[in-house]
Amino acid sequence: MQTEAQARIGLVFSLFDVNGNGRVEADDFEAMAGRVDAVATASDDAARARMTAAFRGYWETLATELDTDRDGSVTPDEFAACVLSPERFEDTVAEFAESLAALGDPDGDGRIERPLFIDLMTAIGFETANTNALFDAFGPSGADEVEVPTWVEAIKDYYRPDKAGISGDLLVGGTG
Ligand SMILES: [Ca+2]
Ligand SMILES: [Ca+2]
Ligand SMILES: [Ca+2]
Repeated sequence: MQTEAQARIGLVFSLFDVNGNGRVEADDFEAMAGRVDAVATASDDAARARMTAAFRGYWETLATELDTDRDGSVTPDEFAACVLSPERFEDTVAEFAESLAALGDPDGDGRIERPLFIDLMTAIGFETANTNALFDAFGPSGADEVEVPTWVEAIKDYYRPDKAGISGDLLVGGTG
């Protein structure tokens, strides 16, 4: 049951564990924020600061909700508990999704071009091939752009552990 969601949770954990030490902690989110900021060169300072704040807020929510033993890091076992109360992460994920998608649209025309989408997703840690497949699944326009709200909703769905059968499942490689 819900195997796509479980595979997604495993992938999300590995994406969050940027330094690969088997635990998700504040340093991982600082590193991720730095990588995303480094490719968001076309965005203004306010948009970039919002994204960095969203990454820190995401970590604070994880620490509050999932760091059961309060040691400053979240283990895979602790992380798995996120499926029990997905509603506690909704506001955090929404802010994360909206600030990330905003970086994808620095010119503010409401559309995201593929190269920047790929850059941002790669900065977060997704594989390029999977990211291209996801962009294709969004049904890009003739100019190879997708609407900002399409990506916002996809991000929210992706980080919702109780959801299955979504376009973001394309990001989970090797599950057929
Ligand atoms: Ca780590
Ligand atoms: Ca812990
Ligand atoms: Ca745009």
